[in-house]
Amino acid sequence: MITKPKFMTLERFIREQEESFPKATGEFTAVLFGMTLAAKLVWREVSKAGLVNILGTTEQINFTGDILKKLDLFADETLYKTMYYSGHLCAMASEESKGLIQIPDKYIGGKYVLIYDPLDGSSNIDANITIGTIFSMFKRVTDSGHGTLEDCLQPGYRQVAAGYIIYGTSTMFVYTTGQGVHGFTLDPSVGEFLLSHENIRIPQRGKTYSVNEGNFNLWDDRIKKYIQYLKEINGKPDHPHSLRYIGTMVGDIHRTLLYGGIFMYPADKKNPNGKLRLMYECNPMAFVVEQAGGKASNGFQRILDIKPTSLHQQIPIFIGSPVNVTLCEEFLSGKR
Ligand code: AHM
Ligand code: MG
Repeated sequence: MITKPKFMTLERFIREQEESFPKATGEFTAVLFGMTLAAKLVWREVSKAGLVNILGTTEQINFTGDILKKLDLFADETLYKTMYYSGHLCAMASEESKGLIQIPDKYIGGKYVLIYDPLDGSSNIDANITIGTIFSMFKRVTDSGHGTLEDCLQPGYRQVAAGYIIYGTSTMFVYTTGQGVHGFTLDPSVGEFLLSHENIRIPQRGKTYSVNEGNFNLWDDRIKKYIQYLKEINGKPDHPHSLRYIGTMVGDIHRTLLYGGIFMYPADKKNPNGKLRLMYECNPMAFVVEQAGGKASNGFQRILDIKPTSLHQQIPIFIGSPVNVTLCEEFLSGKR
């Protein structure tokens, strides 16, 4: 007997989800479809990067001082070019651009805002280590015309969709629209993302912590105490904690989502407000992790409740299994 293969493409899945909303106009679905195309275009370039001499710096410095790599530029342009003409967006914002990205007059009128980090983990590009793309969508709050900062600077709990693409040993598209988190793996032979991880649930607790411990001496005493606690208590052979740190937030959080544990980028003397960006990195990842049953905090407050003050605002982040993140908050508040 021939068994029917389960073959759920990302586009079919998105469409089937849309069908459960009778009032859906298809605009939201169209934006998500656009993201899947952008993901494939970036993947194509990432996967052949070593072959076509695209690696290396462009000698341009982005406005936060990082050297911009060629692939960052390519990913940034690709996202813009794939998304600007859809007619469903009123504005975009990219980690690589200082201000709001305006949609050309001809195509404005859409009701959504798209915010993205085109290539996360760019310091890892030259070493052929996992990198990613992160995206977040809000419904506009203004009535019409060009989108404004007000449309972008909404707290994360108002996101209507968020997700990431991880370019790792295989390429995955992981996203949520508030109905759980679903992961799709790219089958390069057919060029389709296929459902591989339906309704991902993060373990309640995990034994892995992920942080740039090279910053230890720059940390506040409370975070130092928490990290020491993980080592001392869990250093017993029967109950070890492992440290894993790629230095690409997408990769470190993807692992945390599947295996449990905690990822953090605390504030330090060099980055007194934290390093990672609320709008481009923390909000979308917090939405995904919460939808999978996890927790995301700036140490004292739920990340999704933070009212943003600027597009490039940086915050500390502690994200992952709920038991681990709660324990970390107890250390940060001085309860332990
Ligand atoms: P990027 O978006 O410019 O690549 O920077 C963000 C990255 C994160 O992916 C990662 O978690 C962090 O910066 C690593 O920073 P560090 O090298 O200080 O550990
Ligand atoms: Mg980033």
